[in-house]
Amino acid sequence: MDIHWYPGHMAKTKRLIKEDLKLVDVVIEVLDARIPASSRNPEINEIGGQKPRLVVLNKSDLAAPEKTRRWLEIFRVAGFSAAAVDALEGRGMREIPALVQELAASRMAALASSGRRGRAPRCMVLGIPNVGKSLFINKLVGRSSARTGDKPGVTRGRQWIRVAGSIDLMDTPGILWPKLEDKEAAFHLAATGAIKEEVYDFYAVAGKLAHWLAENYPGALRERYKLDTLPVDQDELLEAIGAKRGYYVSGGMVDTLNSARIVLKEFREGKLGRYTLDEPGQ
Ligand SMILES: Nc1nc2c(ncn2[C@@H]2O[C@H](COP(=O)(O)OP(=O)(O)O)[C@@H](O)[C@H]2O)c(=O)[nH]1
Ligand SMILES: [Mg+2]
Repeated sequence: MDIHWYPGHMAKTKRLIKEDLKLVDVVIEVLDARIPASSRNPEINEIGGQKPRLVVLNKSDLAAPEKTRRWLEIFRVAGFSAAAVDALEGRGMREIPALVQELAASRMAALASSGRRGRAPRCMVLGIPNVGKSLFINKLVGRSSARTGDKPGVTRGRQWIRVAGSIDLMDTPGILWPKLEDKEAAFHLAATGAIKEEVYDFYAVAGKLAHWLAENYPGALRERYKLDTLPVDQDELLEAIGAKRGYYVSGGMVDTLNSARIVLKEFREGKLGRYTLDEPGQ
């Protein structure tokens, strides 16, 4: 899906999501575990309002486990429920329905005591593009669920899906816009592949990422690209990587554009290791 964010579009999206939120008991905010701060929509607290919230750190298979643990703690201290998952392999997904039920418990009890008929807690997924909302929904829904009937929310093509016999999930996630004004956040979004290549300079992003790895995890670059020394200069670093890999353009020059592409690709695939770019708490 092509999404271009501009002020009018953001305002409309916000309004529609707020409408949908009136129908749910619990908000599931999906973030990328590698960049829990950068992948967060800047207005999520205003949009999500007072609804109980489950923060899901997805793609935890690609993030540094110790930093994921610290991020989970930070979100819990901030008053949210929090879980780390890997929607690709399904890790951590089984606990999600119970966490939603727990978050909705007091609301459900209040409904029951007001004499209304009992129902399953309703939830919806929110997040910026590419954090894995669709995969998360698919994994959560799995095979064992059924679409439930005619309820509010169906009007704009939304449906409720009964999950694990215990919660109702809105089948369509709310798509929020990413935090691009903050330079560091934009770099992290680009490095992890959350934003499209047309909107950033991939050569600069790859250079900065390689430099960051060289500074913080020199062993990973040395090992992966068989380098004895790691040049401090970004261009020289990409040149050294290209030379080792045998990437040349005619005339014998190193094809550093290809090195840049490969570094980004391999980083995103986890071939350089598991990294969390956002330091816990920052
Ligand atoms: N490694 C890994 N990749 C994931 C995970 N979740 C989603 N992805 C990948 O991330 C990309 C975006 O996922 P998608 O569900 O389309 O994101 P959405 O835009 O938020 O709906 C896809 O290529 C997925 O395969 C995960 O937990 N681990
Ligand atoms: Mg999607």
